[in-house]
Amino acid sequence: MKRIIVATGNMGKIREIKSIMNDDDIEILSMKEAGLETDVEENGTTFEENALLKARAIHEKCKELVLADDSGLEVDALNKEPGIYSARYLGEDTPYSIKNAAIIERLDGVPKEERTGRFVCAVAAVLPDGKEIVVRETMEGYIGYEERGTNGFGYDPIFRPEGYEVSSGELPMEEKNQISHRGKAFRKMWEILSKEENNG
Ligand code: ITT
Repeated sequence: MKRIIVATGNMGKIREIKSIMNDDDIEILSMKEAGLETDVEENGTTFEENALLKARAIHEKCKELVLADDSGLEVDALNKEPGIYSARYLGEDTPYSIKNAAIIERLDGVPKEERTGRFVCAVAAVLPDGKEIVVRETMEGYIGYEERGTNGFGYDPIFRPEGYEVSSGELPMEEKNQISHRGKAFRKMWEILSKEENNG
């Protein structure tokens, strides 16, 4: 069985990652479950850089196979905000009901065809020997007119995946994982890692 430590403190992410990587050959541990902590400053300028910063910080402490997820919401009509600042938008500890309401307010009067956006997820791996791999995937969609649904986390209640009449906060987790930025990125990473000979 392959042991993988995921360098995230976000419980919403961990729940989804454990479900996406649900395989008898894989044991997923959050950094907390592995007894590790990091307070790395996410000062990269891209999702990829920030994912690598997080993965390296935990790999430095354990030298095991570490994965990290850096993700966020890009709203085209807002110049791709909040983007890499999604967690920090309006303050790290501000409730998402307020962050979501602020985005809807900023899109007041913007018609549906211009409310496009996407969730982005970069997944970085640092292998036991220090080798680094990064992948990036997206889930396209548009910003709704109100918050809907209590599944998921973060900006899910205001995001409508392309081709769906519901928000990603209304989709059962398994269904979201099939189409999501995170689901696609972690499955792609696992495909690459499975082919690696030296991944621990
Ligand atoms: P870690 O760095 O510890 O992993 P974090 O929450 O700070 O946790 P990020 O810096 O990657 O993680 O910020 C990602 C933010 O983007 C997250 O807090 C949500 O607000 C948003 N986000 C990412 N994926 C999402 C999803 O699937 N559904 C809803 N919001 C999402």
